[in-house]
Amino acid sequence: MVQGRGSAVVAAAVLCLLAVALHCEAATYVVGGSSGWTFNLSGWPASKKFKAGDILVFNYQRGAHNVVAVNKVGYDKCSTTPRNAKVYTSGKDRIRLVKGLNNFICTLPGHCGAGMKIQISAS
Ligand SMILES: [Cu+2]
Repeated sequence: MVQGRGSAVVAAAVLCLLAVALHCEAATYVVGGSSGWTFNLSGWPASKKFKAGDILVFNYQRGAHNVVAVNKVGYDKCSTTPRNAKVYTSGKDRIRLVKGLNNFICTLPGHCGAGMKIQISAS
């Protein structure tokens, strides 16, 4: 009986530690920091280590911009590629990173071409 209770306490402690560890694993990043989602952020990812599952928060004035998750061709050519690329428009979009390259552009006319694009590699 006493031994059973001890095991239960140990099991509970392990579960708590696991919960803390899992919670700590996914980080949240505000794209562009206080500037938010805007032009010429290509240097912003440089000092950070992104992991799959991390969350990017894109803050911008709703209607002034959007966020489109494109592939590498879309990023390079500032085009909505693939055609069914997801378009975010809330002004406070939260997007979970996948492993590998994550490419985001703004598809309002001229914005991507003027540098409103970001490419992030997640491990
Ligand atoms: Cu824009």
